[in-house]
Amino acid sequence: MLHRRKFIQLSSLGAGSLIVSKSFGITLKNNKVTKPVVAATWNTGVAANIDAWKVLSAGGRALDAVEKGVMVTESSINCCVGLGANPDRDGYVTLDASIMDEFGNAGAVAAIERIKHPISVARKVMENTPHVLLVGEGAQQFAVSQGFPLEPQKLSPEAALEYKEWLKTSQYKPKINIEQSGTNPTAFAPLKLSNGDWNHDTIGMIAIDAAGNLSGSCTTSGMAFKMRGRVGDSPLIGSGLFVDNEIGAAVSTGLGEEVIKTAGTHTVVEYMRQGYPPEEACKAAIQRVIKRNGVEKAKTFQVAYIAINKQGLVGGYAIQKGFNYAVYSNEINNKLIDSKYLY
Ligand code: SD4
Repeated sequence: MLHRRKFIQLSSLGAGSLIVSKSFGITLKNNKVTKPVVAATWNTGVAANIDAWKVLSAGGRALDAVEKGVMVTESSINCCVGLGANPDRDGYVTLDASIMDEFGNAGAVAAIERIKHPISVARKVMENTPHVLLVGEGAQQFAVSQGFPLEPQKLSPEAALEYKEWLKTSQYKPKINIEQSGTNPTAFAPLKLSNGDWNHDTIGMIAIDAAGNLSGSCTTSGMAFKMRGRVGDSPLIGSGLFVDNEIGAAVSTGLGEEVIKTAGTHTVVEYMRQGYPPEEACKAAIQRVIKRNGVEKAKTFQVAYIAINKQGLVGGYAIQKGFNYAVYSNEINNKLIDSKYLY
């Protein structure tokens, strides 16, 4: 059962220790979280958590869990993750992914094409190169050198239909028209897909293993019908994903440009460092997005965060209604939780 208790505001302690958590987003037996715990964004997180949990419940490392978990989503056909996802506005599926381990190591790929599991390539970047981020053709070449097969360059039937639909109403707009659109963040990509779903469904996963170590992963095709070459927040460490093994981990989903401009997940983790529980840390980072944009503009797009702290407590927060995330632990059997939201 979900419930939140009050946390105490200790303003007398001054900045940096404004809020001390007295409890958690989720009620647990004896008020204790037993590790491991895994959490993932959106309802696709439920299936992904199952594979992550296999690793964690066998005493495995959080890093392996967050890789294996999101590979489930990358293998499935859905709007926004993996090769079955919607293309950019030129008709190419380009994928972004990042991963971080408990040592603060990070790896990422951006705008990679024809590779089924960008998350595993991101892990290879982390483990087998001196770099953090490889992009485009170079990322693909690296993937092939590591033994990843090149998949055919073709759209899934679902994506082909969605793209055809988009082409009917949306013109290819050169950059100058984007600039003319002023503050409209969706001039180049619709906010919602033709079935009314939000134009995003990135999977972000964060976990703590039985040994108490944290890791995180994030993988996406980005915004559907984005400009060719556009990179979102998901492969950018500190924007789409951040892990600090002393404090906690966070992942984001939603309009990546807004997450990047506020260094979203790094901000969430820094709020946790100040003592905010995960949900409040996510909310505070969402409020930074609102502050930058103003309420009226912020109401037109979605940004959401989930976070886990070193105690294994999980929370999430979104600008808009409709975001959910799945949590799996010994006490919480892969439950899909409706996130709190501002509007
Ligand atoms: C992006 N944040 O590329 C990603 C999209 C997303 O759920 O979250 N989709 O901007």
